[in-house]
Amino acid sequence: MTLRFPKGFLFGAATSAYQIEGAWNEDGKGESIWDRFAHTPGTIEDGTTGDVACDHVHRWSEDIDWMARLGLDAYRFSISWPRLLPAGSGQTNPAGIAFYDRLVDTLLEKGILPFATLYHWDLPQALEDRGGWTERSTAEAFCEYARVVARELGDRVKHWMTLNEPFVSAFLGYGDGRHAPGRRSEREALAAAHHHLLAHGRSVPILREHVHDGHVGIALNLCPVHAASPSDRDQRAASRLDGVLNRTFLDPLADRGYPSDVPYDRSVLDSLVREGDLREIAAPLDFIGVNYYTRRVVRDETVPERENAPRTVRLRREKTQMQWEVYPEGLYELLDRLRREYDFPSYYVTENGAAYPDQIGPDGRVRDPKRISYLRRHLEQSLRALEAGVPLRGYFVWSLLDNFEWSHGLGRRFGLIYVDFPTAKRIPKASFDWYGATIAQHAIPQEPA
Ligand code: IFM
Repeated sequence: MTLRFPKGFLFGAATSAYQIEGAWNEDGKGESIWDRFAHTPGTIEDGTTGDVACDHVHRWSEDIDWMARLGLDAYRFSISWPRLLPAGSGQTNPAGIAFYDRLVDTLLEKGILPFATLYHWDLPQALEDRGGWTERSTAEAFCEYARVVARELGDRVKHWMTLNEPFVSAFLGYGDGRHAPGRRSEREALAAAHHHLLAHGRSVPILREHVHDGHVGIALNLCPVHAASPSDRDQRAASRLDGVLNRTFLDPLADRGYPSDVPYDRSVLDSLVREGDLREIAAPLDFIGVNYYTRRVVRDETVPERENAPRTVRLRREKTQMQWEVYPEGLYELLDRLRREYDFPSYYVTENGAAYPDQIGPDGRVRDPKRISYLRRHLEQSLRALEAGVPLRGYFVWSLLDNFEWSHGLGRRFGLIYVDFPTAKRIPKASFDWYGATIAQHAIPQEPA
């Protein structure tokens, strides 16, 4: 297998607004559901918040210098809706617009392509107070927001993602309450899922109208779902989980409507879908962004173990700090499945990475060989997918910086750059140098001994 990437393949790194920006209530920014949630005692494992996070709003220029040192071709970031429209709609916030203006101009000056995501989970609290994603009106407000952003930045930002991981935002935010806004209802999760997709579909033409030569897509968290045994029960359980995790989003985007073999009550979704919705949701896209971390191995838990066939598939022992199995082949399986079963024009790996409990050594350096090994193996699987004919255009490491990992707080470090949160000092890890070498060689280098 050749280890060189094709010409034009983009190497990037990704972040999101709430996870790095801080300045949660500065310069006219409105409150988001994540501000409210993280300020609610008991919601975040270590009691931290994203109030300051990486303090990126004040240190963006230094962060772009780090990106340039790394040699990034592209940087994926998200825009904070309440920083631009503090109440979700209506009045815009000029200071917020100026922040992203400067960010984009400086990225371009340094030769780094901006890849912007409109929504990475930080809904304006004012909209949540009116029902949030359970209401169709939130999809309308999203279109207003998309128009503001596209008008302001669309002359310079050419690569756009409407949403990041609508599965997580809808099912963890409204279904099991682990994420903001912390609601726990299947009905609300399904309403949120449909309205996310509607917001996506309706904003695609808005982006196209304002962005000349734009590339528009969406970033989905996708994962292969394997049955733990060949029993029919386990196969069906795996298919149902695949239905909710993967096909609830992929199928409507591919104009196939919602899947029917799912563990939730499909009639709830059907009652929400209005004439024309599915057509709007299936607006043609330029790419699908794949956020890949791990696979799932599924057992039908409704029968006692002894009544089921013996397991033939087990999770491997190697796990990241998130307790996610390290399964690099899953990235190939996923990309190959997308190529075989769907016909989206192209793909990016818009997130891939791993959390480990990194520490600064006595010499002041941060050595993270496990992350290097994780990234190397996933890049090898990306090459394998390219060789199988997947139109894969780029790969983004999650994440550029250690940051606020949602309900886990600041204790899960995914960055190529270590952030000492009390001082906000940035220290590049060994993986930073390794990834820099990958970018420079356009090929996978050997791991340091
Ligand atoms: O940190 C998150 C990111 O916001 C969305 N995708 C998964 C990452 C790791 O959990």
